[in-house]
Amino acid sequence: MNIPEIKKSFFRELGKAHDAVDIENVRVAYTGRNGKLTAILRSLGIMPLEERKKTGPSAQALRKEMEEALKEKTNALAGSGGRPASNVDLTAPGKKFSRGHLHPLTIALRDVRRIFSSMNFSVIDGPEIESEYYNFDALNVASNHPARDMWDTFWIKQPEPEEKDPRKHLLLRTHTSPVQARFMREHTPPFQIIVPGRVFRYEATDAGHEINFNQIEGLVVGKNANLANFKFILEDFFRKFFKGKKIEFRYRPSYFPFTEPSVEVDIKLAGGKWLEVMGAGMVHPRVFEYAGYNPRDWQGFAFGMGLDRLTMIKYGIPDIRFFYSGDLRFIKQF
Ligand code: FA5
Repeated sequence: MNIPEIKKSFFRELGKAHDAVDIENVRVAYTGRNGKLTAILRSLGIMPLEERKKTGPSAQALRKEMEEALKEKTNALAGSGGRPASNVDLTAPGKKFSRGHLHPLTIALRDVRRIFSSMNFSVIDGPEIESEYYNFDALNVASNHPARDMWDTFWIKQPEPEEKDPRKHLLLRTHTSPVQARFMREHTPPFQIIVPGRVFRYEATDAGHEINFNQIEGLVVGKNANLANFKFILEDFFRKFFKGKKIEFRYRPSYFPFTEPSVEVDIKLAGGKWLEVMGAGMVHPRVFEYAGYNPRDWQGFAFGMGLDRLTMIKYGIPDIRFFYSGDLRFIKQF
């Protein structure tokens, strides 16, 4: 071994030393009595003068360098309480971990956002903790109207229980519709928005119902926005969301206090049963009045779809509770 080779292998071995014993072994192997560098230093005496002049200084310099490196490494280990400075071997080859992936609801939500954005809708956000006023009153659900029973929810405990002002009385929103009222107060038509978001209901869970699920609200207001436009948009959306997969759906007359007339949309499941996926209708004039619009000037339609249910149909998922179970056997299929 020549001097550069000795130097290289010394530092390689020292790099692998994890404790005082390892360091001592390296020292002995290179600068000990029978060490590799010692052998060269010993041979200097019998070398021809020319060669000795060349080799001598570099061998001496390397010895000094080695002594310092040994000392430094010893100090570094002592600094970490005598144990190795780190258990991590930075020179070891990397391990391959399997990469995570998106939750099916996230995949579906991204699809929905992309499809509506391509139709020139803006995507709007709203609070999950909502006031009673926006969740009900501003949507034409009077405080004693039985329609409130359609949406039982979780109320936030008030510091003062006698506080009955609906603007201060807080709850977990039961639908994304309150964002209609919030948005209209701040904006003048025409506009078209969707509002994706999490909603909450106090109800018994089953294969089609969760207490926490996701809706996509839609609101289109203009001079002539009408239910025919709604049907066109919805059917275009279904075609894109289900990627051409044939689905059978129907419109059914319904009732919501904030739309008149109101419809519900059902999709036929493989077994022949119908699953309700959204409510919709023409925005009720009273909702426009609450927002500060003159209902004679504007008209529009709104819809609220259940993202979980649409995703169930898209992927053939039989039970909504799978989404929130955290069961890897389910999650890993997407
Ligand atoms: C509403 O929430 C209205 N805000 C919808 C609306 C918006 C009507 C705008 C008119 C205009 P509904 O309670 O029916 O309506 O819920 C809408 C959709 O959410 C349902 O069609 C269903 O797909 C989904 N959904 C309702 N409850 C649950 C639940 N517990 N679990 C999962 N999805 C649900």
